[in-house]
Amino acid sequence: MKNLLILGAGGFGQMVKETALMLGYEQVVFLDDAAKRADVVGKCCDYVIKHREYPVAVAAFGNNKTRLYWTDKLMEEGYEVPAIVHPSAVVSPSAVIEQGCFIMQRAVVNTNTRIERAALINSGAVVDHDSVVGYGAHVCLGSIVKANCTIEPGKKVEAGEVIFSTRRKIEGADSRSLEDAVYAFGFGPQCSYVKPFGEGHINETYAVYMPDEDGTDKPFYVLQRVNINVFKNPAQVMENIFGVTEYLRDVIRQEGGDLDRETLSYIKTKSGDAYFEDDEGQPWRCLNYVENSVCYQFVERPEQFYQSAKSFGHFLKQLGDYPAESLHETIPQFHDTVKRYNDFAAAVTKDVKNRARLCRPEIEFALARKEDAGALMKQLQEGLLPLRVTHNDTKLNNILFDADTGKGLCIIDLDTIMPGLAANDFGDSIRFGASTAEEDEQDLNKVHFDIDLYELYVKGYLEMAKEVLTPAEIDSLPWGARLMTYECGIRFLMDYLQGDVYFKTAYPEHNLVRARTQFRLVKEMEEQFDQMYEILKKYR
Ligand code: GN1
Ligand code: MG
Repeated sequence: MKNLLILGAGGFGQMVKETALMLGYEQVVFLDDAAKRADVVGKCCDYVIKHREYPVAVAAFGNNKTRLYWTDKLMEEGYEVPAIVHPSAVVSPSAVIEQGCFIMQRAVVNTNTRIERAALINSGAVVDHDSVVGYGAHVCLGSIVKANCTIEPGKKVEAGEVIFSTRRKIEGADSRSLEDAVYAFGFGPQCSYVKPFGEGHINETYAVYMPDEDGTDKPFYVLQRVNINVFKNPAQVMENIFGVTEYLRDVIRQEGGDLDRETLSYIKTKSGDAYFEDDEGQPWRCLNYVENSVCYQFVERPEQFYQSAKSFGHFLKQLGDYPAESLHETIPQFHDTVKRYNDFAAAVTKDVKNRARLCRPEIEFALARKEDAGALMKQLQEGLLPLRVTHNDTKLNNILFDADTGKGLCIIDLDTIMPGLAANDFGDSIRFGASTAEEDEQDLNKVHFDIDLYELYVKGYLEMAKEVLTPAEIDSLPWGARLMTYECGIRFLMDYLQGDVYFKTAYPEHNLVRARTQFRLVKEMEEQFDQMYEILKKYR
């Protein structure tokens, strides 16, 4: 075993000597400018001439600046400068301990930490996972540095002190989880603020603002907490999304499109994961903000609806050859309207919140259409309709439009991409967009099925998708509209009966109000069903 030269023979130097002897160093001597003891072999400035005799040395000063200064001198001189780790310390195999550090008795240095050169982790201190102790810093006796903290170089964490967080607060981040997510994706240092974003009923969405080159704050990224009550397997959701967006990127490249704006680009966490899991086990994912884009909650100008039809028709075509068997079913039987009906009927029977008495007419309306529920499922089972890669949530607000040209730009909300029926994607668009009012309009007199908008959508959709759809699929489109609207209505009503556990709501009757608008639309579609077929004939 080697000999060790210690610079600094004070109290801390003596601790280091004891430790070094326990570690098996044979001869341990000091350089010190003041101390006069038998084992002091010279002054600190003698370190150059002592090098030949003692190839291994450390600087054991309690003072942070002095310890760092002499550690650097020793390294420059070409000494081997080890880290001294007391045998009773517990150091994770994944921790990086740089030269000239001291990890003293019973200190704990946890997973994925970095202890930079000449840092001192004193007796009984704990540095928890993923933290960094900067060069020349001192984590004093019995103090605690919690996970993910950064102790700046040369800083001292006082004895017994607890460092909960060293992070800058992110404006607008009203939960610890959101802030953790901002840091997990690496935006902590640049992020100016975060702000709620979008109108989805399921996930929680935020825009992440940062300064651009001119210093103006702009949204650069979108952070989303995925609702695990709805999406039980977020890893599979993200696998689908990465698979589909990467595939779409190839298609868009071949089409000569804009890769940054025509599909979403998802980003991995700093540690390379598809999503970040917060302390509560909730998944967060991140995507690029699509510049110069707008999103509509209802059709303001008919042209928008026509554009959205072309976009969804195009989307169907783009994914025409996507390997459907590689997709996970992120929500099993999502548009199995028969199952939806059965679940609904069971919820009426159970009536766990005693709310059925508040919505009898709506319940009757839904139950009376049991037979309708199976119309498309039957054709699927009989092999008359093919399964395609479908979006399954084709609301107008799941498309971004180009703010300049007004053209449909990018399909968003890709969580429910699964094998499904083309009629359902068509139908869900009609449900949401071919209505004269918003989905939660309280005044039913304002809610109508707008057959002109329907016609416009048929036109746009078939212009893009006609060549890939089979005649039976084209025939199935009007049923898709009726059934998606009916299904959405019974889902809202069922959620109302169950106490609003699925969709986000803003007030107690919100889901009931939504169910009513859907049933109003269903009724009007039924009345105009023949006309819906007539219109279809014109464009097929
Ligand atoms: C939900 O997430 P969002 O708001 O785009 C729901 C759709 C419904 C829609 C009704 C995963 O979509 O199925 O049709 O609300 N998504 C899920 O507005 O259930
Ligand atoms: Mg959405």
